[in-house]
Amino acid sequence: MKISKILIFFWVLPFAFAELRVGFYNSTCESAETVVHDVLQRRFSEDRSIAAALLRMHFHDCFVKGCDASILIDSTTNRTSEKDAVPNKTVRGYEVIDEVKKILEEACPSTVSCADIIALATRDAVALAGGIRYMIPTGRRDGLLSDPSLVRVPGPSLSVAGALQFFTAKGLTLDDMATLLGAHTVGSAHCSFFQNRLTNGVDPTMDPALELRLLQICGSNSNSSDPSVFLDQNSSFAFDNGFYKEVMMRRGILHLDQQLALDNMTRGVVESYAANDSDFQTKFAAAMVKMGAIDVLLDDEGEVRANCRQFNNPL
Ligand code: HEM
Ligand SMILES: *[C@@H]1O[C@H](CO)[C@@H](O)[C@H](O)[C@H]1NC(C)=O
Ligand SMILES: *[C@@H]1O[C@H](CO)[C@@H](O)[C@H](O)[C@H]1NC(C)=O
Ligand SMILES: *[C@@H]1O[C@H](CO)[C@@H](O)[C@H](O)[C@H]1NC(C)=O
Ligand SMILES: *[C@@H]1O[C@H](CO)[C@@H](O)[C@H](O)[C@H]1NC(C)=O
Ligand SMILES: *[C@@H]1O[C@H](CO)[C@@H](O)[C@H](O)[C@H]1NC(C)=O
Ligand SMILES: *[C@@H]1O[C@H](CO)[C@@H](O)[C@H](O)[C@H]1NC(C)=O
Ligand SMILES: CC(=O)N[C@H]1CO[C@H](CO)[C@@H](O)[C@@H]1O
Repeated sequence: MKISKILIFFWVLPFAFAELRVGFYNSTCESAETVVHDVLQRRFSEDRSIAAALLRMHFHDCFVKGCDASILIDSTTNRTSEKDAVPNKTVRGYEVIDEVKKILEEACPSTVSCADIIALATRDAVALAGGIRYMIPTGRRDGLLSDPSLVRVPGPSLSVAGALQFFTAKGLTLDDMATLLGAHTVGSAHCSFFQNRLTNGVDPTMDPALELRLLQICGSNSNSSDPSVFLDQNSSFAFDNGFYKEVMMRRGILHLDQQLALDNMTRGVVESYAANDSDFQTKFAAAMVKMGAIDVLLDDEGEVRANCRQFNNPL
């Protein structure tokens, strides 16, 4: 009796502890993280906006089903995929993932998942943009489903409480949300995502000088060319705590971003991040690791795609 209990314990152990691990590819694909880093360094030197693109891609991937690279699947004539869900078509940066994948398939075929490439590339892009370089556990597998009807990511006109529901549904907290939204310290937003703040007369939660500038760029009605503006109007390409300083000065672009500074649930954390960049950076890294673990596939679940844009058996 005792012996069989011990046997069961040892037999179950490796499976019960299946989880993401830092350095998952140490022995199976030694060059994995270096390859990602080298590609990102070159891409970033050509176009700094890649950091923003990858951060948003990672977020959207993790919030639809889980961090399983479902966002990368291309639609076919027979089947529409997640990336073509109409409201979310502005996610970009897919070519960077393709480039990394191509090199890694030559170096170590069928080994490094597309889901891990997104997580590693995002990590490196944040560091290149001046942010903290954090350790990111790997071992994700790629999903077998990419369904546009599953795309339910929060919209920018939500309240803090409204947006929070999307985060708690994924096991994240209010602080995680307030911290992850600090990613809006880089990147830009199309006018259509905040036009409603400009058309309903003076918005008391927006700095008048900013409102004037946004009206000049976006127009007062929907502008068919839909221009973009920086989410952090001051240090637009720097991964720093500038976003929190901006929203404290009523210079948030999205309604939700501005609400972070006004809502009494989040005002405190906004103030402390605005006052302490290294505090923000450390907490951001931890929140990214947490977001990167949402509903991941492990072990023999899913697959490792050979081409990130299609399933290995595209049926
Ligand atoms: C409630 C949560 C969130 C909402 C409502 C939201 C909303 C938006 C919207 C509307 C845009 C503009 C998109 C465009 O015009 O193309 C945007 C951009 C962006 N978002 Fe978020 N977001 C959220 C959370 C996050 C999180 C968690 C991250 C990453 C950790 C993130 C990173 C970014 C980045 C970097 C951009 C700029 C993208 C670019 O320049 O291509 N967002 N977000
Ligand atoms: C991989 O190597 C790194 C650095 O040498 C180490 O920190 C990590 O624990 C290793 N991971 C595994 C799974 O062996
Ligand atoms: C529409 O956007 C363009 C920039 O793409 C801008 O030049 C133009 O002034 C905008 N239209 C209006 C009515 O403001
Ligand atoms: C704007 O950004 C610069 C760094 O790029 C910083 O030194 C300055 O304090 C920022 N200004 C405000 C008002 O936050
Ligand atoms: C926070 O604001 C809500 C209304 O938005 C109010 O009911 C509540 O009392 C406030 N809480 C604190 C601690 O100020
Ligand atoms: C900023 O935050 C860091 C990390 O949380 C902390 O160690 C440091 O003491 C803080 N600095 C100030 C000036 O409060
Ligand atoms: C997709 O549909 C076409 C006909 O429209 C068919 O020939 C093809 O086999 C289908 N592909 C798959 C993968 O089902
Ligand atoms: C950030 C963003 O564009 N979110 C939209 C994605 O699509 C859903 C609907 O499928 C919208 O509700 C979100 O606003």
